[in-house]
Amino acid sequence: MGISLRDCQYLFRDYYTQGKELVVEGPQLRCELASRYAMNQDVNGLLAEGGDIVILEPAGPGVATADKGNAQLMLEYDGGLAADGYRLVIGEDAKLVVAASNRRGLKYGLDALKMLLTVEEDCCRLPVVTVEDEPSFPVRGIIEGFYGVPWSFADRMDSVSYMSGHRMNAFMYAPKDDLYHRKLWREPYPDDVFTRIHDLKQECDKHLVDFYYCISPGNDLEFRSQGDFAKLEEKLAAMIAIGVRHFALLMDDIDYVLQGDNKQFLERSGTAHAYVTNRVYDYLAGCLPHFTLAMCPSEYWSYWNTEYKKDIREQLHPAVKVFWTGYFVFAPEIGRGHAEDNYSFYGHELWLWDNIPVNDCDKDRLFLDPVRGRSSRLGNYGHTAVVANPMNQWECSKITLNTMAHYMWNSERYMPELSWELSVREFAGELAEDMMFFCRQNLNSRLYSGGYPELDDALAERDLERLDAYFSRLEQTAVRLGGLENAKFIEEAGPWLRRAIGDAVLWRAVRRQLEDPLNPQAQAEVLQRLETCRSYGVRLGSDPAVRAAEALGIELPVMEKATKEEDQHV
Ligand code: 14T
Repeated sequence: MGISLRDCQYLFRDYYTQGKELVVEGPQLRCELASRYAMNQDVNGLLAEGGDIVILEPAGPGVATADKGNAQLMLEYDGGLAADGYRLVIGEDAKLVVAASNRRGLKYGLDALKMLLTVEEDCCRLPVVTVEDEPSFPVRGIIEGFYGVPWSFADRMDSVSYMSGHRMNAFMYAPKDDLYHRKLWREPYPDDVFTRIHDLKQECDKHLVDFYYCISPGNDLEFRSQGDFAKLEEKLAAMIAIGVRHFALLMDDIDYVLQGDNKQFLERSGTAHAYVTNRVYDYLAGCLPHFTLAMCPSEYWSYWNTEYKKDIREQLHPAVKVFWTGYFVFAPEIGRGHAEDNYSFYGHELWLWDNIPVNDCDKDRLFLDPVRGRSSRLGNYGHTAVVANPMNQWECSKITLNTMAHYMWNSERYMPELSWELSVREFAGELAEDMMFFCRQNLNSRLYSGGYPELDDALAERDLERLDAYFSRLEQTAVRLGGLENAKFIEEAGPWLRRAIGDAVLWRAVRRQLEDPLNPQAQAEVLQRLETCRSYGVRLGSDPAVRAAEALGIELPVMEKATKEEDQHV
C-alpha cells in the first residue's frame, strides 16, 4: 500500500527525508532488538503479535544459530522528549531507532514505523527518514458524556483500541444515563456491571489509554452530610481498588442554585462546587501518590465572567482541571478570544469537552463531518486536554473522531477537508467515494451552516435532470454502502441508509406528480412514499426529497411534533 509523502507530512510533525529508501530482503521486518529504554521485558506488548514487524528472541547462552533478522531496532529513553512524543530514525544501514520519554511515546514511534513500512512478496521497503513528533495536547480522547442509550461495553472496548491506534490516550466514562453515574450516584455498581468496568479498565491499560471515572453527584448532594461524602468516597474507593487513577466530578446540567441547608452552609454554588471538589481531591491525595482530578462546572459553556467563576478560580485546588465546551454548548467556533478569556476567568488548566459529534439533542440525525473552527493554538491559551463527546452510535462516530484525533495531535497543522478525506478512506476503503457522498448529506447542523451545494444549486435552478442525477446517486450510494463488510456500521446507519433510498423513491413519486399534477393516484403515491420515509424515524441533514418537493410547489402534510417527554433528556 504505502503512505504518500503528503500524508506523512500531515500526520507526522517533523519528517526529514532525502528521498532515499531502505529495502531489506524478506516479506517481514525481522528486528534484532536492543533496548536502552528499560529492561527489555518492559517493552513487550508494544508491537502487536502476528504483524509485519517481528521482534526476534535474543540469542541466549548456548543458542548457536540465532536468527539475525534483517534490521536492528534500538529503543531509547530520551527525557528531553515531550510525554507521548517520539523520535524515529530509519537508517540506510537498516538500523532503526525509536526514542521516547514514556511507553506511550515508544508505542507511537513503533506505530509510525509500521505505517511507513511497505511489505512486498520478497522484500520490505521503508523511507530513510527521521521523524520527530509530539502532541499539541497532553490529554486527548473521548468523553462518553451524552444523554440517551449509553454505549455497550463492546463499543467501549473497541473505542479503546481505536483510540490507541489514533494517538488518543484518554477514555472518560460519563454516560448521563448510567444510573450509577448520576441519578443513583450514591449506590455502588452491581457486581456484573462493575466487572465490566474492571474489564474496560484493563483493556485501557493494555492499550496505554488512561481510564477516567467521572461521577455527577450535583443534583442532590447534601454538602454538609458526612454520609453523602462517605458514599462518594466509597464509589471512588471501588475504582481505586481496580487501579483507576484519573477522576472527574461533573456539575453540568443541574439546578445549581443552592437551597436550604446547602445555601446556609456554603452560600454560593461556585464555593460549593469548589468545596466538594477539594474534598474529593484531599481524599484522593490520601489514597494515591499520583492521580488526576478534573471538574465540570455548571457554567461550562459561557464566555463571560461571573461570580461563580471567580469562586472557582479562587477556591478550587490549583491542580484540578476545569472543563468547558466552548460557548453555547455546541460551539461553531472556539477562537483565541473566548479561550483566553475563559482561562483567565477560571484560572485553572482548561480541558475542552468538545460536543462533537454528539447527537443526543438531534436523535434523528447522524453527524459525519470533520471538526472545524477550533483555534490552532488552544494549547497556548491554557488548554491541556481535548476530549470529544461522541454520538450514541459509536461506529458512525469514527469519521469525526478520526479528524478530532488529528486536531488533538497537531492542532497547528490541522486541515479539516484533508482529515475528512483520510478518515473516510480509512473507514470505507474502496467505497470511500460513496461514503464521502453519504457524509456530505449528513453535516453537523449545530456547527456548520454551509449547506448542501449540489442539492441547493439544482433546487435554486429547478433543474429536474440534475435532481434526477442527485437522487439516483443518493440511492446507489446507500445501496452500495449497505454492502460494506462493517456490520456495526450497517446496523447503526441502517435507518439512514434506508431513508436515503426512501428519499430517492419519494423523489420519483414527486416527479410523476409534477408531470400530472391533478392525478389523484400520483398524489396518493407521494403521500404513501412520504409516510415510508417518516416511518424510519430519521432524516438526512440535506433532507432532500421533502425539500425538493416543497421547493417545486408540492405541499406535504406537516409531521407531528415529537411529544415533550420524548424530547427531554433525563
Ligand atoms: F458538561 C458538559 F460539558 C456538557 O456538554 N453537558 C451536556 C452533555 O452531557 C450533552 O451530551 C451535551 C450535548 O447535548 O450538552 C450538555 O447537555 C445539554 C446541553 C444543552 F444545550 C443538555 C441540554 C441542552 F439544552
